[in-house]
Amino acid sequence: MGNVGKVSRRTFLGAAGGALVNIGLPGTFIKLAAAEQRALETSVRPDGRPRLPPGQSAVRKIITMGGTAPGTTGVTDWSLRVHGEVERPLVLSYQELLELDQVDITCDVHCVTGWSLLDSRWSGVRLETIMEKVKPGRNAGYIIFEAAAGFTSNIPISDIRKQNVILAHSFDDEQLPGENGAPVRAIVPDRYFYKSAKWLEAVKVTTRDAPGFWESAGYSNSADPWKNERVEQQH
Ligand SMILES: Nc1nc2c(c(=O)[nH]1)N[C@H]1C(S)=C(S)[C@@H](COP(=O)(O)O)O[C@H]1N2
Ligand SMILES: [Mo]
Repeated sequence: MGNVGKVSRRTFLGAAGGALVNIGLPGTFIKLAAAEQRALETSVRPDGRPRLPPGQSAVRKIITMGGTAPGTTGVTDWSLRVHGEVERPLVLSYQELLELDQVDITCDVHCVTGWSLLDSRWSGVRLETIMEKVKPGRNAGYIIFEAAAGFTSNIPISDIRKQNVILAHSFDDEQLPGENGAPVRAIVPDRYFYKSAKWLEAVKVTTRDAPGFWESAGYSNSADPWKNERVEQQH
């Protein structure tokens, strides 16, 4: 059986080493039993990296974290604007999103506060598929996810393919629950989970990078869990 664990603000800030705004409220969550956690700590991914990045503990269920669901956006009034440095900007309805090639991915998600959900299953459309339609311009370098209430996150455009980024409408074969980003969220595997914007409204292609909501608050812009990139390094 799992045991109940707590990510304390002190543990997280200790790991991060700075006086930052905390992401979400420290929550009580169901961790794996100690023996299972230890087994995972020696487990290796097909790409050779440890299954659990440094400082992460596996949990049994997704922990809802960050932001407030807008609540009013259902599948009928939702649309996604894809704009910026693209040859053919477009607006996709939910129905049009469903008509694109659908994929299922199973990946691990790692919240910067220290929990990881392994083998989470998401369904949706590869961002690559959408980029093929809008055709990013020659100077396109970055993607900015624009979400409800002004939340944004940013990734290099090369990460779309490298990290197999998808726009997900389902989690564990069910339509996304409101608190997890309904109707559509970004999923950026292998980066801290704050890159995976919930309640997605638009995808902007840009020439220059622009730090998102958490990135502007001092969290790492590159957010690689295996490099323990939790906070932006001071220069
Ligand atoms: N729009 C929006 N997206 C967001 C956040 C947020 O506050 N607002 N929080 C991020 C963080 S820090 C995490 S850990 C995940 C949590 O996703 P979940 O609630 O589905 O577990 O969403 C990310 N995406
Ligand atoms: Mo997070």
